[in-house]
Amino acid sequence: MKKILAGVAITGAIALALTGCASDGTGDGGDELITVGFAQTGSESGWRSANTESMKEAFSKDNGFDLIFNAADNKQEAQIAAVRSFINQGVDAIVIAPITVDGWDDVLTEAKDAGIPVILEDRTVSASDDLYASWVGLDFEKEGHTAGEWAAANADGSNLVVLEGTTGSAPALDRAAGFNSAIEGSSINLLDSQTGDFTRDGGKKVMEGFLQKYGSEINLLFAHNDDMGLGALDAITAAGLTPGEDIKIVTIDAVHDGMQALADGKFNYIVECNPLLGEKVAELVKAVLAGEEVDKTTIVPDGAFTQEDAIELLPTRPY
Ligand code: GZL
Repeated sequence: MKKILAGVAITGAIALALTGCASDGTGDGGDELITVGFAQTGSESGWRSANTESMKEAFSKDNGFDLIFNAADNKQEAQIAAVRSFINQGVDAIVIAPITVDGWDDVLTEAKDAGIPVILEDRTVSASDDLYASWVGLDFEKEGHTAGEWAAANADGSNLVVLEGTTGSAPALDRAAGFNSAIEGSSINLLDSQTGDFTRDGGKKVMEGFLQKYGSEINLLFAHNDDMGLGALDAITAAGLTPGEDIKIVTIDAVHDGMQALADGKFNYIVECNPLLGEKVAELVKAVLAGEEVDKTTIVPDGAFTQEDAIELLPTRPY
């Protein structure tokens, strides 16, 4: 691994010498900045905003970076086009929050062939892990399992509907797997499950459809993120039902508005998904460019919160 990384660093240095790129790509504290292209998914949720802020803060000029930021409006083809653009600009490193797990092999191979290291943050990909230097993310399956354990313990025998995250994304796939494994053997009855694409509007629209179809038969909602749960609140109250009581709600993220809904008793339980990954990602970019051996995977720990926790923690939460 060190040899490959050293090879990348040497190739990169030769490329820089020939093309006279702005940065020497070492981030050694000199006055030259490390140019990083960051391909973000988009701006679909409160979590995404907190993640983008964390990344922009970490990849500042004061920290030795020149950040080129692109938000892909939740469309993979736009995100892949952004990565190709970064390759053509000859950036020193590329960071990607990959919208979906599949479809990355070609563009990651192009980055590797160009001698530009790639770091994944947040979500991960199905491509071979020799196509990226490292992934900083979360244990989505554990998040789903924690939500399912709460549901089995506090809402057994319920009729469940699920608002799934973006189809084909690592969090949607893994949270579903974790949740389903945790409720196996319980008396929870799944009525329906559809994607709301991690957005408030998507959560509201899909929940409206569920309520038209099942009405007050529904008494448990699992939303793969707070934002879809928050959108569902509008649909639930419009149907004359009381969220948190008639329909118990468990979500994932623990962004401010989700924790406020939990404190207000509209949500019943939230599993955290930490968006503050910027510092770790920036550290990894510098290490990789310096030719250091880095861990292939870094999982950032998550918590889980009840209403009492939310009331206590809200005043001091960083996001
Ligand atoms: C999870 C992240 C998910 C959040 C959503 O790490 O990818 O995407 O749970 C966000 O809120 O849209």
